[in-house]
Amino acid sequence: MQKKLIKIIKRAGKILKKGFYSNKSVSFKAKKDLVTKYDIAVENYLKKEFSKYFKEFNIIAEESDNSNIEFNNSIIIDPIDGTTNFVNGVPHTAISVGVYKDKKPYIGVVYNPILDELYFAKVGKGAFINGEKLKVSKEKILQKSLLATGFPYSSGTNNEDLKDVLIKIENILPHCQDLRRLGSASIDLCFVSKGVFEGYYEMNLKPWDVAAGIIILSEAGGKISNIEGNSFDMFKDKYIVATNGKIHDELLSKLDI
Ligand code: LIP
Repeated sequence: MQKKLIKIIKRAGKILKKGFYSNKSVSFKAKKDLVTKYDIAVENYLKKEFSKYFKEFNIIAEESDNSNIEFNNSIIIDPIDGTTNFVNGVPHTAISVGVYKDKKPYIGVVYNPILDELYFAKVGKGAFINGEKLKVSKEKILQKSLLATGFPYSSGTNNEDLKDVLIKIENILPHCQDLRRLGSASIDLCFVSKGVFEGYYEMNLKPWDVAAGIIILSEAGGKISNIEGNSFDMFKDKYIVATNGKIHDELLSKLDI
């Protein structure tokens, strides 16, 4: 499956890349949540090809109506993760595809066609970027750690969420090296896998933002939990906390207050 999967995702990457360098008209799904014809085109292409070659899987995808699709043997797609980056020409944008068998992680692929970086992991086989093995950072001290986060679309309308974002920054910023907001959850998780970031947290993400990245990070030796430190459920948990494992508890102690 993996060869065919990657081939299809790389072809879909050509659609994303063409869009990245074109003039785009933008529609709003919500006050801050954007969509372009390229999100739809990439998603339709992936769905068409995946349903042709991987008939035993159903498909859960960001721009589709998923209400009647049961998560089980599922391919979870974000056609353009980091749509705001995509629209504004920031090259942190990716196709994210997570494959689950019996609800269990199987394969994760995150492909940034602008930088031609393909992150891949298969459970039990390790994680790779363009074929080279990925390993999380060895840093143990939060104060020396570069962290990343994201701001939820709901911060434009939900004051509680906005306050929570700000409180968490206030609690964390003095206790880490610095904090980044790159704008693509799937790439943030890959950057933890690569050892660029020691940790990452964000609220209100959707399964398609993280389905691939959490497989890649687990295979690179990282740790993923919810904000209480329990096992992360991408369909239910408000917060994801993802780290190199070594700073996990210390980061949680600053977040979960
Ligand atoms: C986006 C993320 C971004 C996050 C947003 C959103 P989209 O995904 O990856 O980093 O902060 O909340 O979920 O909407 O571009 O696919």
